[in-house]
Amino acid sequence: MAQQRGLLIVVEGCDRSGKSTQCDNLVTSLKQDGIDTELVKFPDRTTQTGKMIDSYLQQKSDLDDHAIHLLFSANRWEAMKALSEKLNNGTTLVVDRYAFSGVAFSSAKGLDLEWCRNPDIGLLTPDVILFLDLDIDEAEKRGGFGQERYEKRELQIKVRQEFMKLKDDSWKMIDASQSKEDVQRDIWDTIQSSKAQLKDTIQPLQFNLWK
Ligand code: Z5A
Ligand code: MG
Repeated sequence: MAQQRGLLIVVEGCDRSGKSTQCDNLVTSLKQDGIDTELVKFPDRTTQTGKMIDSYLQQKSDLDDHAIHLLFSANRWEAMKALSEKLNNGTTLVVDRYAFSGVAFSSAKGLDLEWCRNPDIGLLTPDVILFLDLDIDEAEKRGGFGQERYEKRELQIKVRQEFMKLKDDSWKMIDASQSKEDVQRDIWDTIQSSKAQLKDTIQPLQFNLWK
């Protein structure tokens, strides 16, 4: 019998909502449950495009808003072959930010939302999208924003509004204002029920995002 492919689990959310913390926790819990799992993070700052993105985010270089948007998308596209091979080999991937962040941040800066979607059309379709939702005041209590380019209150408020335009009924909304442990429990419960729903109906991998 053919091996079942891994699941593509995307974790999105507002700044400081605990995405990276919870992605690490989820990878650990899935592994403990006997599921071959790997963490993926976008942007991947290690590649050529990733190095340009990193320099831009750290405000060491400047780029046109359209150009940086396309670089973030290219940074995802260049990973697709390796990620699809892993998924088809049975590895589940937990992805810390994806195309939804790409569109939300660029459209919050003023680019047209439909234009922003275009370069990511046809990426791998996530099986589960978790959104860690956190009010801006709560986010600021977590140590304030850092030195990177987008870590500013007004922009972050707009980013959340843009995320809400992208949201559909399939998104799993998680209240990220709870304790780390409670958020972790909610995510685990959500993943278990999503897995139960997907069981026996899981489709071959699709490159269908926003098609
Ligand atoms: N960006 C883009 O423009 N276009 C794109 O296509 C993509 C990204 C993919 C870098 O992203 C920037 O790139 C980002 C979007 C843009 N810009 N901004 N702003 P990044 O993913 O590298 O950003 P990050 O540095 O990982 O940070 P983050 O998203 O702000 O944080 P997080 O991962 O959501 O949270 P965390 O690191 O897990 O936790 C933050 C702090 O809160 C930490 O001290 C934790 O211990 C604490 N924490 C976590 N959970 C809790 C709870 N439940 N209670 C209390 N404290 C907590
Ligand atoms: Mg993070």
